[in-house]
Amino acid sequence: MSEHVFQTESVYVDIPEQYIAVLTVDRPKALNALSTEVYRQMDKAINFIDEQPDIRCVIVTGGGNRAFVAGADIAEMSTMTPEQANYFGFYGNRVVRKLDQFHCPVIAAIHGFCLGGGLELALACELRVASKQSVFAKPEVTLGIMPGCGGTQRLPRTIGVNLAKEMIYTGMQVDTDYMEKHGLLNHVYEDQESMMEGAFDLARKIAKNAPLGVKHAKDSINVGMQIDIGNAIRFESNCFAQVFATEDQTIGMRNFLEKRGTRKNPTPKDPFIGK
Ligand code: CO8
Repeated sequence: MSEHVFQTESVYVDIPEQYIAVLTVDRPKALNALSTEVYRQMDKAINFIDEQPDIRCVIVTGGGNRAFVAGADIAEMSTMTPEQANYFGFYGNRVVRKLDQFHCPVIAAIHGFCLGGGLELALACELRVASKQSVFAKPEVTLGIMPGCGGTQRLPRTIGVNLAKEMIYTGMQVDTDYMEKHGLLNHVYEDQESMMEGAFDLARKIAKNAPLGVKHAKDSINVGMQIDIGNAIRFESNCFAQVFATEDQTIGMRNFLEKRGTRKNPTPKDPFIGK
């Protein structure tokens, strides 16, 4: 069995290469469904990744070959009082919000069932790739409840209000092509293996860039999307100014001016250092 750098019963973390952490929800008996306990383990895993030096991109995926995450745990929810549901929703949201606000980009790598709270988890990741065998739905109302981990907010913001309403009100299942067409997915792959390779490819493209440049760009996009354009542009100007205090700004611009990594000057570019 391979050694994970972090492991609990249903969640583990790997750092298979420099800069990239992979968080896997692995509860095959329940198609990776999210119980309070699984959210708790995810919380610890996210904190663990946050404490590792120089992680520049995180991939979130589901263990096994059947599901990303088939939703929140229906068995656990079946006996919840409104107070317990309030805590469950509050806690689950706090955990996925940590991904939303993580210091570097987070990619959801989706294969198989991506339903209910599983789709909400994917929506809290900034970028999403999926295999063609994936299935997406917001089936909460078919179970007598409604979305509770950001689905009514992030889905309309991602695929548009009309389609989000249709998915949430009907509980319809849709395939990868549909979700790609409507903007949920950055890239689609033939199968699970090529999908994971694609997720790593995307993570590597991000990780080779200046981490603080990426971080400030992430802040600027995410904050700016919530406020009016005038204040958003002011916020961007402040973020833009801050990256000029970084060593990576000097490194990146020197690489360009010295024409490093070109045919005329094959001297390799100095890598970014994240400071
Ligand atoms: N919760 C608990 N157990 C589950 C879940 C789930 N969401 N999904 C699957 N399982 C379990 C099954 O009960 C089964 O267990 P067992 O073998 O012990 O009977 C095992 O996983 C395998 O599942 P199936 O036998 O059903 O496999 P099939 O291939 O026949 O069907 C499906 C696969 C279609 C995915 C089917 O399992 C299914 O419909 N699952 C439920 C999907 C669903 O409705 N998800 C949404 C749940 S509601 C939700 O997510 C609310 C989010 C709000 C969160 C707010 C708080 C943070």
